[in-house]
Amino acid sequence: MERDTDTKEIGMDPQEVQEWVESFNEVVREEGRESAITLLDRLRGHAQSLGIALPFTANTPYLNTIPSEKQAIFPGDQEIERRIKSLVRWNALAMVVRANRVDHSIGGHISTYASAATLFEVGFNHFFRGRTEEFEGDTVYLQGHASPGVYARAFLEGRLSMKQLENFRRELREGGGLSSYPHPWLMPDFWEFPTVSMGLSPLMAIYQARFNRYLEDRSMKPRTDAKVWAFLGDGETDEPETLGAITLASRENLDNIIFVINCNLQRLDGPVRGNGKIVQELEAAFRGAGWNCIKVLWGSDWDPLFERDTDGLLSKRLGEMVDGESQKLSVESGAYVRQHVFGGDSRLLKMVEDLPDEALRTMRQGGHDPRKVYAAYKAAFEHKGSPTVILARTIKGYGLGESGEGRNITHQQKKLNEEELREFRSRFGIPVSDEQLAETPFYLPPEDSREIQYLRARRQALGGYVPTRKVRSKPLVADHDALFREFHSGSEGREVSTTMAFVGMLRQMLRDPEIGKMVVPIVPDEARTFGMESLFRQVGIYSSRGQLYEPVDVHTLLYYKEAKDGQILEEGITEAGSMASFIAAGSAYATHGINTIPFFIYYSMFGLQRISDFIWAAADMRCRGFMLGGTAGRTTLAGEGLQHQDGNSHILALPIPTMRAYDPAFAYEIAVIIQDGIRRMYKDGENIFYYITVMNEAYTMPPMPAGAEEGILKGMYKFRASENKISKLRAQLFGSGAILREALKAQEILGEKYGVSADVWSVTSYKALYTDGIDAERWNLLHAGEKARVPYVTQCLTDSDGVLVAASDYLKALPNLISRWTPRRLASLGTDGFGRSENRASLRDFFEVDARFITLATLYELFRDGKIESKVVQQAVKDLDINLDKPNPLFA
Ligand SMILES: Cc1ncc(C[n+]2csc(CCOP(=O)(O)OP(=O)(O)O)c2C)c(N)n1
Ligand SMILES: [Mg+2]
Repeated sequence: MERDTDTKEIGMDPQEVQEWVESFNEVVREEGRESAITLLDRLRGHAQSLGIALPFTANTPYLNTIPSEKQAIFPGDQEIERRIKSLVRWNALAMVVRANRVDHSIGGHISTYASAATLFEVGFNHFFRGRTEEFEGDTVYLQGHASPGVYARAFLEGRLSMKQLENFRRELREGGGLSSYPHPWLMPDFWEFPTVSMGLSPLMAIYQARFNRYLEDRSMKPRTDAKVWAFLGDGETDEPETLGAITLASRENLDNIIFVINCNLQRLDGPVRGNGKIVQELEAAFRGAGWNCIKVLWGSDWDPLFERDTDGLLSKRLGEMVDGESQKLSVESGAYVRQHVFGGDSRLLKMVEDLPDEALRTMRQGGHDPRKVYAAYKAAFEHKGSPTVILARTIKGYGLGESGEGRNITHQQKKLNEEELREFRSRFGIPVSDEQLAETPFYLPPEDSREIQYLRARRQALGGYVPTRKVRSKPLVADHDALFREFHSGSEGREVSTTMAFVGMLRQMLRDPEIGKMVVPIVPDEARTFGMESLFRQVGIYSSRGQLYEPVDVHTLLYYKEAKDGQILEEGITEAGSMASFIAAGSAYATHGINTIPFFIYYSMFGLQRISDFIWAAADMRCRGFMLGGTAGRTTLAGEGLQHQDGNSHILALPIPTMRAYDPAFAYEIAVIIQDGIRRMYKDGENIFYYITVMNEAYTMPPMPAGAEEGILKGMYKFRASENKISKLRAQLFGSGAILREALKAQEILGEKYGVSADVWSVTSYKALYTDGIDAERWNLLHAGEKARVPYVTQCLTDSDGVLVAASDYLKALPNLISRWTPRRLASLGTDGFGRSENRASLRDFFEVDARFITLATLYELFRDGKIESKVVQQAVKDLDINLDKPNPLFA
């Protein structure tokens, strides 16, 4: 008998090794597998006690995790499923090829779906359950750039028309087209999850799975065996977000999530790990993190070889090849495979001596074998106690022939020549004649064909079509007037911050009989920063395990209370994860048919600046809810400095179309905004969400001036008019957020010292004013000769006179956004530049946004208008103690 050569190298008598192996075999035979495990465990412990450190490995051999004898039986009609898959393949290919024939710049991907087809089809035919009245359905994140395959299937299902397929990537054509990738914004009845910005969907999927449990533990939905499936690329795993939350999934025992990683060993430019093995790398990462890992590497053709591989030679050989070599095998001849894989050892060559070259060349990868894929999915579905990842080996561009399959250029392939089309057609048995090939027609079998009948029956049995997006939640009923009204009357002399005021509102909302349950407070380890610790006790912190320990502060009133039905999602230090929870909660109205109202409160600098792509995805998903940027503004957060002081986020909020951004100064402004927001989103069903900045500077909250609501929501209202009605020197001062009080101080200085009569406006949202302005402007452009629309900001200022000066705690660009609709020039003060560790007064001097600079800017504007002499301004510089030599904060 031949023996493993390794033992010779380390100088052990092979005979002796063999005896050990045989003894072990006997234990397995006589005592069973469990005993064998115990024995190995004992030996490992014993070795350790003798000081023998075993090398660590989280890997298993480069083989299928499920041995063929333990493989579940494939229950489908394999032949008919192959036919269906072939038709989907063809139509997906035709979509891209045809679109690029008409306009070669249109793009699209064919090679990704070509590699993922079996992975998707086994899911569609056997696993993905639709959403019905009785059952919530599975949640499926499909690899974004494999979308042609999903469209092609929906075409066979009769859900998309030929016209729509024709207009793939041509959404603006008459009758509409199909968006390149999954976008719920663009196809709100079809796509549920945007997945094409790589890395986002794996992280979102994990938090979605956790949110599903949260809803169950809070008795907001029944406990079910619904799964979250996430399909991703192997290249995609390089995105930090992809693996960033995998320990959350195992820590929370999320056996409701299944990752399927399409390991075609390639990304866009070339191999994912030419010099390594991506499957083994991912296996170690996932197993190390506590996931159940199922490798599907080899198709059924390999089974007989592995059966003969009793001494593990073949397994060893496959394990030592790097991915660059494996990729090359997929484009080489059978003779090459024989020589390269098996040629190094006569025993290996013998294993394949009765296999012809052609058979060797076409031996399939596991991810292309429905039987192997089915067995893996079934094992994943049934696995309990931890999340599962399936690592499936495939070939990129599978079936695309010589020019596409497994080549480095395959990712960008969009066209096939006639010969390649013919080969593809014949290989997959598509009923398209040679003459028709040039046209590359879509193929739809007749309704009564076996293919269509089978496919429909399968989807029916599984509860309907996937993906389907449907809003099933019911609108809210009440107005919640009483809840918010109490904040309209001010703090009656008490000094509070807008953050505290907001937390007060949140506390009230949590007590409300209608919306209380729906509120989902989300914090990335910042609850104490924002004075929210009182909520710990009030509603508890969600923990799937309850609280297994007595918290150190149990004797205090506001102890750290974790509970199985806790309401707060305390995410720890992960803004990305918190945002993913926001997304799950903000889209539950569609995903689950349940209204949940997320309030995600965080350090504002780590929101739009850090995780904007998630926020973009939230908008795409039509998410609803509130994001609260805490202690925002560049000069409001004393001490923290450059990294924390946020003068950017309101600018970064501009590009997100459905995000309404507010920079309120007073408690009643926040109350008005949130009440209206709840009405718009949860009563009227608008697909918008809110970004509200809040501060920690405490001051007396004034009562709301009568009739201010409309202005608060539209972006500006007059907060305090000047009492001096006779002065010829007049000004309109715009303040926002924390800087509003500087404008109020300037109003006093201007009146008392310089005889200037100034009105003060609170600008709650430059974004709202800007949006309104460009909308009016566009309307006017398209309606020449009709009565022109007047932007809201222009309307506000029609009857006001004097110079215009705006100051905010954000970039000067913010007020500049609206300057073209102001009746006169608008001077803008703001906080461009890097922050500093300092107190508020020094920061506002440094950034030139305090009452002194607002005064100076107003006087200068009056001077420019010829209303006052330059020497008045020069004197003011002295009176206000302004250092003319100070550096420009923008460059400092
Ligand atoms: C964040 C992000 N960066 C870059 C891209 C562009 N892109 C699209 S597909 C692709 C390669 C994907 O490789 P892989 O994840 O292995 O998927 P495969 O197509 O091989 O299945 C890239 C880089 C993207 N969509 N998202
Ligand atoms: Mg890949």
